[in-house]
Amino acid sequence: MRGKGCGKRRAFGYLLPILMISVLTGCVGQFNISREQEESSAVDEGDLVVVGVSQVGSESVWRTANTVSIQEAFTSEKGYFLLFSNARQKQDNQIKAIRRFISRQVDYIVFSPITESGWDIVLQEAKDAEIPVILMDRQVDVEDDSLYTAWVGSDFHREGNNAGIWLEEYLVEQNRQDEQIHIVVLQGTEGATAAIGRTEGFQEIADTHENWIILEQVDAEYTTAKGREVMESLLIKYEDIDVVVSQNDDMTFGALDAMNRRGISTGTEGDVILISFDAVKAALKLVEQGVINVDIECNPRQGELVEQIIQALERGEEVDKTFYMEEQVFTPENVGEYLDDRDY
Ligand code: GZL
Repeated sequence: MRGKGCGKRRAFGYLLPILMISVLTGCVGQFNISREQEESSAVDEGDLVVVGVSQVGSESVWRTANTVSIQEAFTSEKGYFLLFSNARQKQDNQIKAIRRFISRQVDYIVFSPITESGWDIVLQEAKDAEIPVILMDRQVDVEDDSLYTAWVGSDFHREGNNAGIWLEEYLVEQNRQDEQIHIVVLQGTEGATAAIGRTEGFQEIADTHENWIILEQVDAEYTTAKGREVMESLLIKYEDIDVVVSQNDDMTFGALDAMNRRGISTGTEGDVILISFDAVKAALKLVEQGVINVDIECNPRQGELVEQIIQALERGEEVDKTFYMEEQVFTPENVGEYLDDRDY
């Protein structure tokens, strides 16, 4: 635990070169320093805590909301200098960003690991540099869990369970509980904690129903474009799809486009039951319209909790290892009361 204010010396120590570059060249250099810091970073020698954040990318509406929550949490007004790096969905870029943060001796590193494997070496380097690492959203699979201080995210296995439990109840309501139900799954990025948990959680419920046939599960990378492409190929391959499970709303938007182009309807009055994850506003509107049957929420607003953990660490306090976000399940019956509050 490095003493309070040590970030200030380091921050000010190396900030000057970056600021000089910025002033002289008008560019922000290699870090995306958020606007208020750029305008105010020349301000006082305040006691800024420097936080380096490596974000997966900007692949989805959820991810953008997650990024906004970070930028809202780590402002200069709250005493932070935020160094933000977008990895554009590449692990190499995340590893490079973490190494840059280490070389600039930031006070904390926060990152959402695109996949669970491949982090032991760079996280050991951060530990050797005595820089606490806080994981956000997804997890890492490392030999030594002292390589990170805490993780903030969702119970993805429970999210997958919730999707399966909803489908069980819905089929009973529709008196289809004894029918053969053919299911395809659009998965998120292979090796991502969210994809692993949602897949295993749904499978756990599906395994209790011998009449549920999962035809295929395909990585559609959490993007709309890939979701459309994968759904198109599944529609060519299978004529009898009853349920589409799409592990985020962006892939759902692409899958809907592919099905609509073939005249296939979805939802409460449709040919295909459509289950989605994330619960972004655009998707919740489709739940309200009955186009999406159910949306399993994944709460992206993790910045505030990550900032509270850093505040505790700055006070020299011990923190828990795991922090789960609160989430719920949205259906046409309950979504109306939540839509107005959804700001992403
Ligand atoms: C879930 C997060 C996933 C979202 C997608 O916590 O990792 O990544 O479900 C995002 O929208 O791309």
